[in-house]
Amino acid sequence: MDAAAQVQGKETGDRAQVRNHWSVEEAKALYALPFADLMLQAQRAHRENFDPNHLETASLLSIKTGGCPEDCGYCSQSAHYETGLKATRLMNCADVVTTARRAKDAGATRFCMAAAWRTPKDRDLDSVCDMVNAVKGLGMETCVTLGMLTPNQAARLAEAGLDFYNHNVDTSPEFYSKIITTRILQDRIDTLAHVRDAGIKICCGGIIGMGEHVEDRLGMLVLLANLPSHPESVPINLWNRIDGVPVEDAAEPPDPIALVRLVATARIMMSGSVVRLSAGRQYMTDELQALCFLAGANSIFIGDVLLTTQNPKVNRDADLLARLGITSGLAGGNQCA
Ligand code: SAM
Ligand code: DTB
Ligand code: SF4
Repeated sequence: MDAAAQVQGKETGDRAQVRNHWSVEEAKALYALPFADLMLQAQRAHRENFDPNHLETASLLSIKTGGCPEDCGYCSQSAHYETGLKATRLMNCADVVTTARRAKDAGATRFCMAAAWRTPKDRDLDSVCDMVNAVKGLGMETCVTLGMLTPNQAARLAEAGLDFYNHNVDTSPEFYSKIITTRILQDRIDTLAHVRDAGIKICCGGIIGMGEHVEDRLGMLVLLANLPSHPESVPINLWNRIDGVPVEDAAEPPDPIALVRLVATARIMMSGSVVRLSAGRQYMTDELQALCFLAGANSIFIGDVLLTTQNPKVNRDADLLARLGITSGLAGGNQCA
């Protein structure tokens, strides 16, 4: 039986299984199914694991912006490129907590604090641990993304009560070195292992629209789905355009249907993971976002800015979710008329 038939065979049979040994051929076979069949499988996987009418709402804050020594070719914050961004120092804890409280009031249930570091210094980690502790005290889920961690640093964040660590693989193993040269993919995989060993949940995904091929996008999903355990959160970012970075020349916005297919494939391959339609929603129509939610995306970032780029306005998100009858932390509720 070929890969497509095996995948389709499952559709008529058992509950989708959590698997950690996907091949690229299997991912391709899923991705290439007729659209209605792909969506049916994705929706089955979604409904078996989640309430399909509910979205998680997370909020982002850049606690230390710019001046990063890494050379990620998509990022406004790398010191290697002239992007016009002004570097800042690490924010103080009180300001972070004030922002988190506002995000909670606006409807966010998770607060993600991001720093433009290759790896945190111990003194800075002390401050971040205080922030985690204080934001948790507001009753929010906490997430931080600080670059590479040692096992000891991961253990310290776990002690501070951190719920999630975001550390993306970004792209496929084959495309990785075309995007980043200051670290290798294995560095990222090592940090993910330290985070997992410390008992922190993992948020790990990547970016599309950087000039990669469809095979790279699927290779990225296979990489994620074959980690020792599936990341609890899988952010799928559409590259938010940045002037002055190397990716700029090769980047092409993906076909919207290709994005929906990718989300559906992620939903089937990592059926128990929360899939976040992450950066890039500013470019998407309501209809495209609705299709992504039907394909199994069940988390978004809310708030007018992400780290250094734009996100849809909170009112627009609340209106869209109300029209779709999707519940979330956002005010508005179910107004499907
Ligand atoms: N410095 C840390 C790191 O790289 O892990 C944390 C912050 S970094 C901004 C977090 C993630 O944001 C990156 O791994 C990348 O996947 C995503 N990202 C960065 N710039 C982006 C952009 N312009 N569009 C979409 N996603 C982006
Ligand atoms: C993730 O995967 N996406 C978020 C979060 N993890 C840290 C970051 C998106 C950044 C978009 C570009 C910017 O605003 O600078
Ligand atoms: Fe630095 Fe993270 Fe941006 Fe890479 S993605 S340049 S590590 S802030």
